[in-house]
Amino acid sequence: MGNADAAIKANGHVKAGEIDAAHRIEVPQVVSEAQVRFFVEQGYLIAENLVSPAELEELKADTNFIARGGYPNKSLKPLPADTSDAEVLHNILCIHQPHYISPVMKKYVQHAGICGVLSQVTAAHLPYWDGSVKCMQSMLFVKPPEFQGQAWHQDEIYIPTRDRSLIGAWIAIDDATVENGCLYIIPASHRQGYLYPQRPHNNPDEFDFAPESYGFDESQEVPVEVKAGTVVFFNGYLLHRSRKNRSKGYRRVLVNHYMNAWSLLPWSLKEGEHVAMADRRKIVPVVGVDPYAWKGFEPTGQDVWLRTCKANTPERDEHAPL
Ligand SMILES: O=C(O)CCC(=O)C(=O)O
Repeated sequence: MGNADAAIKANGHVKAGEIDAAHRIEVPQVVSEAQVRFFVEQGYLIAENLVSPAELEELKADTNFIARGGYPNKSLKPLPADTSDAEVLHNILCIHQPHYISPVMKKYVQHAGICGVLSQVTAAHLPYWDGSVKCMQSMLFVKPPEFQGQAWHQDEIYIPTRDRSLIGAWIAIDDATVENGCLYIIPASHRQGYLYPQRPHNNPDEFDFAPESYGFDESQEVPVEVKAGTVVFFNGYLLHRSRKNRSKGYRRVLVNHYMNAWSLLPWSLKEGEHVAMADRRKIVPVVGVDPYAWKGFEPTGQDVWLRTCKANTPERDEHAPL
């Protein structure tokens, strides 16, 4: 039996090529037409108070639980109960794919308010888009004091879609400020769908090991200082960066990446596979229909990848699929 047949068997409720309308996911409408227009034109949208104080406490508690090895996985082993939260978190820049192991993080990947905004803006540049969205990545930043940010980049360099629909939903768990290393963006830099070239940077004190994009006017950058509970949505072609945390506290953020569910996801190639048909299926459908449900899902495994780098040590490509 070939791979496609195996997948169809695994997902027996829908035949190849059929749309699984019975499992449609409904979400509320959250933002106005003017805000949708703003996102299409500027490439970002700031939604305040989308995550409540109680939800932020749940995210903080689960961050500690994950970092303590509370969920069985290979990268984060259980720590002795008397280890303090500060000791647990002090060397973690970022945990990749926490929703693979934590039901709490998965709940925030599927958060109704966030997914409501996503259903309105993700592929609003496409005339016949029906609001369907899927998630392929989560990243939980702790970013303790003195930890670096990431140099200029566009997320579609790392996670390609076929229709420019990649979108980040950047959930501020703490207030994000210039001092603690908030996001910086260049508004409207997504418009042409141009992917800027990249090169190694020479500022390892400020930025982690990821290369920097160059060839544009940096003077247009805007710091995005936001209160905890705000979600910053940004298109995958939008130029953005973050700086080093110069404060005495953490700058915790959960950033989840999503895309139009109708686009294939050629995030990596398997042997013998062509980029035009590649479609990674370690995804979570979050809004509307999953048009490729008939393919089934690739198992996510029970692991996360940890970025502990205060120094610039490229252990692996940080945006590669796990
Ligand atoms: O929050 C940060 O420090 C960087 C986030 C980022 O660059 C991204 O999500 O693509």
